[in-house]
Amino acid sequence: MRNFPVSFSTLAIHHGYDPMQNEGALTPPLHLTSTFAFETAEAGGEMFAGEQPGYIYSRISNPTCDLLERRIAVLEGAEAGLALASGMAAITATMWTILGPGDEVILDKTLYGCTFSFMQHGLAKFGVRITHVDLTNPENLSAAMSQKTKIVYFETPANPNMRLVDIQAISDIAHEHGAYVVVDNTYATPYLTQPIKHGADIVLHSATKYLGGHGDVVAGLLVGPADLVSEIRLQGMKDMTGAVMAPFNAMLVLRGIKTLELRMDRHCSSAATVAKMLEQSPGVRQVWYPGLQSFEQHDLAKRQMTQFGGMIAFELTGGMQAGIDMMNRLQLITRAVSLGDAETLVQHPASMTHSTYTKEERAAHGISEGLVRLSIGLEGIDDVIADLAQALPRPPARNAA
Ligand code: 4LM
Repeated sequence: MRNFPVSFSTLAIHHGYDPMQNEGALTPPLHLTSTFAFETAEAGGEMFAGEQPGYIYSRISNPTCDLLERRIAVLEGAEAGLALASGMAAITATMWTILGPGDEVILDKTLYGCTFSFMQHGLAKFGVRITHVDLTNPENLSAAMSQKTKIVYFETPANPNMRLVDIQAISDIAHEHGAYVVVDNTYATPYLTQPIKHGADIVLHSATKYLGGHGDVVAGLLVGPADLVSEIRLQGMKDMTGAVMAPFNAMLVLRGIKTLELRMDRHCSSAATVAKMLEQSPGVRQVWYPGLQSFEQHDLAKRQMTQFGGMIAFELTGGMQAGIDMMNRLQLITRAVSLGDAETLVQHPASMTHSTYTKEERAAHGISEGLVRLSIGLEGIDDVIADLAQALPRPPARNAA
């Protein structure tokens, strides 16, 4: 990079790429190749032995994925990055690499449904102890840490109920006991929160969401210290899961990241408008959005996030059925899972993304049956508000005298 201070968007657009070293091509080339030629047999052997740098095979690394890895690392303020097939691939490759039988993982109470399922039903099968702790209060972590705790894992804001976790406070406690802190930063993105700066060790993403940003790719990313990321690349990704990102998908995510700042500014301002509108609507029992004064952890949100994101959770006074009926009345807002796209999306976690929990588990983990989740898109805000207004329950009509 040239020798002057650079902003988030400048890094997101330029970091790690010089057109003059690529035939002048403005857009980085797409390296659609599974394997790479060795100059000599000896050179190939030295690359395999790690004695020489270079590309060997695209299940280990690929120049297009490599550029994306360098870009996400610089945006997150980390030493190194890794591109994987999906958010779940980033999560599983990390856990398989670090953990062994008898180790313990401490998880926050609220997690994305498939993350919960992987930990609870997948990892536990291999002798890893899974402990759920309410990490919104760091004192709970102090009480729960044991000799066996290897990883403390959480999302902030958490999917779907928006609870926040104080990354610095949790990292301080985890590190006192020698455990790694792994943060799923999918909801916030590095534009709003950079968990490494607050003490986290590994930060991971479903790049399917805001980083891709256009609903056309399933992808995962993680960042952290170079030696640990290299271990995850060579064990968790190359050998244990094989869950590599395709170079074409890396190109889509590179394109998405170029406009992350612009898109996030719009997602955040529109979501703030919608959250306030919902809060003032009759028939709405509660709204969870970190930017609202009424949000229980609003002070932490102000300390840890530069803006408050594009995701909103809310519940109607009529409970689950009222929420489902409202979803069915929406005309512009699309009924679909996933998030962070240009389109505003609505979904019902209890029957969709969090149906991997039992009803009892949802109750114990703070995911209410009536919760409705909105991912605010990039459309004209008046259109989004108008669609919600026509779909929300009408106040009872006054009796005509
Ligand atoms: C959804 N989420 O919520 P891949 N971490 C978080 C997530 O929200 C997700 C993943 C990881 C949703 C998908 C249907 C916080 C996914 C998993 O889907 O494997 O890229 O990411 O609607």
